[in-house]
Order: sequence, then C-alpha cells, then structure tokens
Amino acid sequence: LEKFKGVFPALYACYDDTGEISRERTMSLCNYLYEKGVKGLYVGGSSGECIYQNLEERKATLKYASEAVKGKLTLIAHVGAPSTRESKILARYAAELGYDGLSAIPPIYFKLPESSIYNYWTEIIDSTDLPFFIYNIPQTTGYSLSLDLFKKMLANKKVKGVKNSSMPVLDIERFKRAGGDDIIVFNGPDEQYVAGRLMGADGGIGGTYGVMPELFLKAEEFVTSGGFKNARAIQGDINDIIIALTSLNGSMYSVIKEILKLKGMNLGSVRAPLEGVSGEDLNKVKDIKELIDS
Ligand code: HMN
Repeated sequence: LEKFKGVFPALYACYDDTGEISRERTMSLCNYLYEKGVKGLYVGGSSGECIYQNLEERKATLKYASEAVKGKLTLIAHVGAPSTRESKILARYAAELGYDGLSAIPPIYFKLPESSIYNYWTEIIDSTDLPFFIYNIPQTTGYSLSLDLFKKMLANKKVKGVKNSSMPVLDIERFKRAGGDDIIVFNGPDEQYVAGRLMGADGGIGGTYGVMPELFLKAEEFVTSGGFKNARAIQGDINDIIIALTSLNGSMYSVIKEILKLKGMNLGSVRAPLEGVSGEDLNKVKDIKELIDS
C-alpha cells in the first residue's frame, strides 16, 4: 500500500477555449504536478467536475492522465456516476488503462438506504480487480459514511480505505482505527491536512493542492519528520490561501484556474453551472497569486 501514501492532488478539469476536454492541457497539468514531486493523482473527482461531464469526457480525461504520468505517479480514478451502470463502465475503463486504484462517492440525487449504497459500491468493486477507496464527502452528497457501513465494506478485501472529506478529524481517527495498517485513509479537508495526518491519515487528496503543491509537500515533510511546529505554521499559510480562494465570486476552481493562468498554465475555465471569476474579482486573483508565491 506504500504507493498510496502521500500527497495526491485532485486533478482539475482541463478544457480548451471552447470548453471541450483538452488532451494537451490535461497532460501538461499532470506533468507539472509530477515535476513538483507529488505521489499520485486523483482523477475525475470533485475538482475534476465529474458530475458535469458525460461518460466520454470522463473517459478522455482518464486516458490523457494515464498517457502523461502512468508508471510515474500512482493514479486513482474516481468513477462515481449517477448510475451503477455508468460507474462500472468507468471502472472497467480505468482498469484497462492500468490505473492503480478506484474510488467512488455514494449514489447521489435520490436518498437511498445504506443497503443500496453497499450494493452500489460492491458492484463497482466486483467489476475489476483494483483496490477501492470509498469517497466520503457528506458536504456534497448528503450522506455521511457510518462506521457500520465502513466495517461492512472492509470485509471485502479489495476495499483498501477511504478518502475522507468530512470535517471532524475524529472520523479519520475512527476509520483508521477500524482498518489499521491494512488500509489507507486519505485526508480530505485541505484546511486540516496536518491534523488529519496526526489523527491517522496516511496522506491526503485535495482540491487546493494543485495550486500550491509545494506547501502541502512541505507540510508532509514536517509531519513525517515530527516537526509539528513547522507543520502547523505551514498549515496556517495554507489556510490563509484557502480562505482567500473561497472569498471571491465564482467557484473556487475558477479562482484556482485564473491563478494557474497567471503562472502560465491555461486550463480553460469551469463548466456551468459552476461560475467563472468576473469583474473586480479578477484583480483580486493577482493578490492571491502573490500570497501563494510569497
Ligand atoms: C476532489 O474530490 O476533487 C477533492 O479532493 C475534494 C476535496 O476533499 C475538497 N472538499 C470539498 O470540496 C468539500 C477539499 O479539497 C476542499 O476543496 C478544500 O478543503 C478547500 O475547502
């Protein structure tokens, strides 16, 4: 499981100027993050705007990321989709491409009982031989993974852990305690990376890593070496930046993409209904970039 321990940026959706998935831009973002020294990538998650893309588009992104960094970075494919059928198509495709692991949110839109969530994840898991990581993100799905269902899922040997984006760090401790060294727990809330690591997370997957990979890699280094005072200081810097990123109009991902544009990496914009940055706020983007660079 060593290859799943560390800093995993959640890959941003990369579009061309007409809003279509861009092979070139996806590959250059993957290469950029590889050169920064991250451990792996989480492809097609929230930051990948998965829910606003059709199957062909999601397959294209999975393919381009693997073309860029397969064998160099650990690749996890997020395959959660509205139906079980579509999720399995994505899962099998990721396996064909040679991905290292799979992940999925619980079913969305209809509020389904835990038995349906169990069946959904199990059908995805049964469709390939890949290790599977549950994606717990109650803020967006409305379902908060229970310890009961987690333990039930762990009975399946292909379930190798959870990407936990719920805010209580206690959840990370409980999930890690339930699976110990046999599983990987990924910290989800970037604002609590250091806390998550201390409470048992083996690393993290995050939506803001891509715009400031150096800071998360540094925080990781300090946590590993036991330099907690320094780790906390970096977490503070990270949190100033996250608060700034989420203070403008437009989605956080559009703010991030504007910053990356200023750094010379054009990933296009975000897909509606996510909104771009506009007006006065475009000037503020420059200040946030400076905050990151300082
Ligand atoms: C992904 O799936 O693409 C992200 O990793 C999701 C991730 O856990 C984010 N959580 C939410 O969006 C609720 C965080 O990285 C989040 O963006 C960050 O903590 C800033 O609030």
